[in-house]
Amino acid sequence: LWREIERVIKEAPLRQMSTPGGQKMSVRTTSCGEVGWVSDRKGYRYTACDPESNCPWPALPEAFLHLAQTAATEAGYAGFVPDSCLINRYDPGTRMSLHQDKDERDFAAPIVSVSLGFDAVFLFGGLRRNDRPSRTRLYHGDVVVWGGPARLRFHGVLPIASSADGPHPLIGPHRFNLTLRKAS
Ligand code: MD3
Ligand code: FE
Repeated sequence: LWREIERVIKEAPLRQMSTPGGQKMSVRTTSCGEVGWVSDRKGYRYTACDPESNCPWPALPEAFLHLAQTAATEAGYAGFVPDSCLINRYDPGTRMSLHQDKDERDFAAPIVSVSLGFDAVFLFGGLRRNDRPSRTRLYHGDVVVWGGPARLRFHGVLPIASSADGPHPLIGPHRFNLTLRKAS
C-alpha cells in the first residue's frame, strides 16, 4: 500500500484544500481513481480532473481495489466497486471536525477506511450533529467498513499526537488514512 501511496502523491501531490467558507483545512489530501474529492469556495464535489494539474487523477491502484473489495465482502457488502480513493495525511496536531460524508451519489455503497502510521482517536457520532460521539482508537493497519446505518453517521478525528514509539519507518511522523468510495 505504501509504495502505491508514494506513487499517487508524486503524481497528484497532497494539498490543503479550502472549505466553502474560505478556511484552509489542516489535513492534506489527494485522490486517485475515476474521480477525486475536491473542496474550494464553490463547495465540495468529485471531479474527473485534479484542479492543480488539470489532468485526470492517478489510477486507483489494484492493491487498493483488492483490499477494499475483500474487506467489504467480509463485512457483508459483496459487489462493492469503488471508483475513488481519498488519501488524507495528518501531521501531529491535525484534526478533522465532525462531519457526514454526503458528496457521494449512492449511500447504499459502504466506505472502506484504512489507517496507517500514527494512531488517532476517532469520534463516532450519530445521525444528528448534536448526538454525543463515542471515542475509539484507530491503529496502524486498521481497516473499517462503514456501511448501512453507519454510512451517514457524523464522525471526526481528534488532534493527532506524535507516537511515543516514534515515527513509522516507512510512513514517517504522520497518520495516513485511505477511504475507498463509490462516488459516482
Ligand atoms: C464513518 N476520514 O475522509 S476514517 C473522511 O481518519 C474521513 O481521515 C477520517 O472522515 C480520517 O471523510 C475518518 C473513518 C471513516 C471514514 C468514512 C466514514 C468513518 C466513516 C463515512 C461514514 C461513516
Ligand atoms: Fe468522513
